[in-house]
Amino acid sequence: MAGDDLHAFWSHCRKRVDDLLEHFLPSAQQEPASLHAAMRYSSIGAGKRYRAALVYATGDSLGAVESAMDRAACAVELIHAFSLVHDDLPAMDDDDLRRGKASCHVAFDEPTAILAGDALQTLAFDVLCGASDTQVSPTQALKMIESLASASGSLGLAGGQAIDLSLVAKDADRSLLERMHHLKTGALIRASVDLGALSANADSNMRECLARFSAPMGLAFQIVDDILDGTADTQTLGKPAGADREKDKPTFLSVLGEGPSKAYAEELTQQALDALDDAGLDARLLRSLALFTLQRSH
Ligand code: GRG
Repeated sequence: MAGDDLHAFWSHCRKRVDDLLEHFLPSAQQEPASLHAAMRYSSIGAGKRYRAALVYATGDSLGAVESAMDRAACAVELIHAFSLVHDDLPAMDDDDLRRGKASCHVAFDEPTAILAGDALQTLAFDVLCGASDTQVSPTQALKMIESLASASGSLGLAGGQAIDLSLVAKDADRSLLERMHHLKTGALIRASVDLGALSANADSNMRECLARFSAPMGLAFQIVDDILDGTADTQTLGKPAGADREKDKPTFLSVLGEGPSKAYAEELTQQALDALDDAGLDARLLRSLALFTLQRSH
């Protein structure tokens, strides 16, 4: 697929998710107004929508219609938004800038940001509960809820974040870094692909085939994130550049160096592409997304 096609697909996903989130989130006038304003501020109109694009691209490769994927795409982006709001809090990474604007706790206040994160997380599951009103069977909708819940908890995002926080000012080797990122970043990326597959009523065999695609993709995404943190500028990233080094966090860049990190991300991307071949799918959008993951600049 030409880059232009990926660009058009991705712009379409971004607009669709923003329109749907406008509808799913309570209005900023509804009481408690500042909580709803903070939730909207942190989830609508920003971010690459990489995880939503994975949902739509996976479902598309399996013949799902868009309306069957909408709730899954919004749910993964709501969990992602929640994790970013909490990640930026003073008790966690203490970052003031996110997606090119003030972090939620700076724009509002800390208690509001904590509550906004909590409420975005529960809204994700609320949205998924309605998935069986679309073309998704109630059984598949329940599997979506299960998949997203396990990706978000102590054996997923939250667990990865706990390891991340424990590694500040500590040495880590490649295998520990991989374990952390398999949870912290990888879990939601794997869940995005899994929910896309479930939108198409995929069976467990296909879900496993696609997990062999999404696992190396998730790790490649994080390696590129680590490289960008150390090499790109704050304006391009929309979040503070060099934050990992400043916080003395071990990264692929600090452990392996830039060249070997890039080579490893390329190797993982090839593994992901090979897994798509093995699955026997016409998955042009997923292929383009895998290649984008490697080449992205923010
Ligand atoms: C699940 C209870 C519970 C808590 C959340 C804070 C936290 C625990 C997890 C942190 C998750 C985190 C910040 C992971 C980093 C992943 C990452 C590379 C984020 C950046 O993703 P992009 O580049 O961001 O897709 P945009 O802004 O484009 O959406």
